[in-house]
Amino acid sequence: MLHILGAGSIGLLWAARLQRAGFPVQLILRNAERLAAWQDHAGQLELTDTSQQQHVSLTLNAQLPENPEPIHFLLVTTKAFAAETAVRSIRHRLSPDAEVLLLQNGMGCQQAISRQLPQHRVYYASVTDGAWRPSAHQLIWAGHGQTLIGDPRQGPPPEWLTDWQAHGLTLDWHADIMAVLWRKLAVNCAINPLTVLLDCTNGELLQLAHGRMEELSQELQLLLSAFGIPISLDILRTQLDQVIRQTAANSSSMRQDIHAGRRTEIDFMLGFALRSADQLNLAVPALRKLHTELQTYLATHGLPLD
Ligand code: KPL
Repeated sequence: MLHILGAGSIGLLWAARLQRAGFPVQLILRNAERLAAWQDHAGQLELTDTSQQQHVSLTLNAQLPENPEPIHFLLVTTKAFAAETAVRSIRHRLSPDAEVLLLQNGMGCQQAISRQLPQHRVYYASVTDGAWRPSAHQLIWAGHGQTLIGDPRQGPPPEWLTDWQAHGLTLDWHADIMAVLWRKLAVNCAINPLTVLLDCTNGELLQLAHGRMEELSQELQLLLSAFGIPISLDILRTQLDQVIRQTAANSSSMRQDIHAGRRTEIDFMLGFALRSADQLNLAVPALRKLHTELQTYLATHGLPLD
């Protein structure tokens, strides 16, 4: 049994993908109210895969963190700011050999969870799928992305990965997952806040924010290099350009959060980048200015600043 902690877009997407591939899954919902709402709909999820033009209806089982069932494999799919507390709520249920896979955006919460679970093997993942929920029981898989998984302690790939791949799940092992997460962080720091401040799609940034993105890319390249992630400015620029073009019609996750009145992951993107720069006394004025502007924007919209 695979337990999935967090039933947002990524949690439901993974629950649906794993269950359709033949694996038994169990969602863990935050509280009794959410569980009751889920059960009122008989655990039904309507999944629309837009790129495959497919529509499927499936039933997903759900339970509460208090359920006594032991957990042998846990996927953590909450937002970054909720991950640490969510893991603490089920920690007592993890079997001694339980493995944990973290699928959060940004950085910071992964390291905190690894510290919380020193005796378990904890994998980190980078996910670029585009998915959103028109309602709690509907999921639109708008863009098939890439999922890279790795072990921050650089251990070998686990056997379950081959099994998942053999069942048709598209995901790959990466020997240096920290480098993958840092590069994804750079992409998120350059794209997400600007799409909020300019209220535009990812693609529109090419016309609206070219100069600012260049400034940010230079600082992000310095930051990544300072943390031992080898990436040239040209490669970073190319990666940013590719992501923007591949996700041109997307609204970034941060812009979606704000439009829905939800807390953003600013602290796990720009916040983490600034704290990292501070650790090394690295000057990153463009990133700092962006962070301040974004916080001002959040304040005027009555949203948390972190
Ligand atoms: O990861 C993303 C996000 O929106 O958080 C990108 C890659 C920018 C795609 O929208």
